[in-house]
Amino acid sequence: KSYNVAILGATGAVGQQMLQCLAEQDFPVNNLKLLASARSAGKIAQFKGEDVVIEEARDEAFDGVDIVLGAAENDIAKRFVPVAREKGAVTVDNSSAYRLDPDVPLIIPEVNPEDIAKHNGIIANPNCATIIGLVAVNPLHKLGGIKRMVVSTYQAASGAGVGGLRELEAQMARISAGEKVEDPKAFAYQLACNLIPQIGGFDEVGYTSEEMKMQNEGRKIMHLPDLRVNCTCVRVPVMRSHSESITLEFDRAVSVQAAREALAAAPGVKLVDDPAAQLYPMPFDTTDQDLIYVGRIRDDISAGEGQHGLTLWCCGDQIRKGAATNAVQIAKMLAE
Ligand code: 11C
Repeated sequence: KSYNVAILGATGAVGQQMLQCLAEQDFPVNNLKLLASARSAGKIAQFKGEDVVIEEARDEAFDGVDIVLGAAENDIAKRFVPVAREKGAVTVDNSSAYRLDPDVPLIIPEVNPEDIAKHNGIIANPNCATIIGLVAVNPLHKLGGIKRMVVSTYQAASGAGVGGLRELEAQMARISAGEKVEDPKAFAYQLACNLIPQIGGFDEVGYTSEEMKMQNEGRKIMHLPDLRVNCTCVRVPVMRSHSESITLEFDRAVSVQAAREALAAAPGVKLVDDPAAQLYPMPFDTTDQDLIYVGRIRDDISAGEGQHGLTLWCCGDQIRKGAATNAVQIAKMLAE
């Protein structure tokens, strides 16, 4: 069987990557619709060597569609996802609009594939930093049972879309040419030669929306409603691929060796952990890769008497596994 597929938000960084992932993962596409704003309508994109004309996203565009891959912002998702459902399509939505809705499964195929069966026409794709972190953490949770996570993220410019990527490129070019950097638009401050410790807006206790996604989405995906998470999210002048430092507290002791073995065997993971050879994951190496690279696995030397802790470092391409690859994997599971 093949499916009529629509990508909503087809011209953005994630939408374009979804198009590529559909081809790479050999998704059985019958008809493909690329939906975007009126501004992009009429432009041409390529799918498996064929031209596809981009259409304006309108209610009628969802007629006859089986699966929608949502790569649009929350307001566009809220406008069109219910329309798609009404017309009988299932949407795999990458916005944050539906992620915490109890009626909507939030899926990382390597972690909670069984939750897909509960869908009612909408499946949510988690935040990129959540996906990258949990693909690495879940195999260790199975060994020791996690109680608490302390995470610092190092998030690439392209997490803010094509605009973020272009802005960083332009800033680096100007700095190399000895010119003054233009006022930033995609970020609040100049990102080149800088770090920005804010992604999203702040809540009343000082955490950002991006930081709270790690806790709230993590609890739902891992079925751990009491999981304690303390996260700091930082934008770094890296083009593509997020990195994370993660310290885990377990119910039961987990040795470094057992953690390495579990991660080496885990789906979606590549273990890169040989400190003697200076081998560890770096965002440059995971760029344009679907696997999450994990390394720097070591005992948490700050764990107190009777506490069990490990620290690790992981990197993953947030446009691929953090967004498009994960969404297309979910769509494949739906199709199968
Ligand atoms: C970033 N993680 O790096 C964000 C982008 O909830 O899907 C994606 C936000 C989300 O800026």
